[in-house]
Amino acid sequence: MTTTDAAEAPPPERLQEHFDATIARDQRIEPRDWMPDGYRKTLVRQIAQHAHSEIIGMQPEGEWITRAPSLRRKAILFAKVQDEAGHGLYLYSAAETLGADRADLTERLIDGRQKYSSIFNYPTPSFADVGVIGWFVDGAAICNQVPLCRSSYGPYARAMVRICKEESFHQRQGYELLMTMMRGSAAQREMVQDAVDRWWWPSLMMFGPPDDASPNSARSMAWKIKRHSNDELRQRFVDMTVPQAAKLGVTLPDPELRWNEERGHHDFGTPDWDELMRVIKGDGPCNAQRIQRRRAAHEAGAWVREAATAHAAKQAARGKKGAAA
Ligand code: FAQ
Repeated sequence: MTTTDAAEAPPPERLQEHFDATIARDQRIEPRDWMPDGYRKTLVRQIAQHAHSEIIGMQPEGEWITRAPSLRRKAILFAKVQDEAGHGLYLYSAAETLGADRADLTERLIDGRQKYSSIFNYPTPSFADVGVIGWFVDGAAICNQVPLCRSSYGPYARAMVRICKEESFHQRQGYELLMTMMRGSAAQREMVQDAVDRWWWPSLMMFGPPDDASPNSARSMAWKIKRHSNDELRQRFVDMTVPQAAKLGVTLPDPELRWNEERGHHDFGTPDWDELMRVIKGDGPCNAQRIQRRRAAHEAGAWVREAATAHAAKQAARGKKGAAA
């Protein structure tokens, strides 16, 4: 539902005021509502990056589908990777409600003009990585995305509700996989600890640069697109994960990590922000491979898109003929 029905649409000189009041009342902006250009651009930027992340995010775990150690693990992983594709599609649809063109967004991704999350540029050399991605990466995604269910833009917020339900299941399957491995052999426990050591810092970087180096946060928070700052969400993730690590029996690789009674939060070390910037700029361990695979899949799927377009055109022509008869 739009917040402005045509009958009650404000006059042109009051559009900005009406938009500001809608945001201040914590109501939703809907596709047919007037919105400032900057708000639309920010949403397209964030939603497109988010959609690209879900789609590129299928690759690191997808590499394990053929090598999962049992039929059960294979079926779980298949379903999870398929869910990520679905998330990408909801998000591209949300971007389309803002006037973006999905084909154009894909072009921008594969020629490097649009970003996707840094976290998906790290390799997955062991099956424990599948568990740690579920635990850390989906856990971080939940911290970041649950507040986005209250984002001011209706289609984005509604897409996030369903996505978050699925991410919670993904996180639990990762943790359950790790629990099973921790009950296994010494070699399996070592695999889990090694994966934890490699994914911890990149997972903290997923939340973005620190608040004082985050150029978009203030504006996005004023528009209630983002509800919390990057540092607030990072802290929430650390506080949530520390007791889970203790229960699992792994050590988080940060000597500065400790409970701070006064703050009521854990203190933790500083991620390597230079590394984050390098990975965002395309110089991470797997950036080139991820984009090359995405490009190859896009090109290999051209005939499917062409066939679907031709089919839709035929259906439309048949519909017209039927209506004329
Ligand atoms: N990686 O000013 P800020 C998932 C960019 S989905 C790459 O702080 P903002 C599911 C940022 O875009 C994971 N780039 O920006 C899954 C901006 O560049 P721009 C994705 C990053 O937007 C699980 C510049 O740096 N989640 O995990 C990163 O206010 C398992 C300055 O930064 C979302 O997209 C980064 N880590 O805050 C799938 C959630 N951080 O555009 C498969 C929605 C920052 O100005 C398996 N997005 N940048 O050129 C958000 O909440 C926000 O966009 C942030 C960044 C928090 C990511």
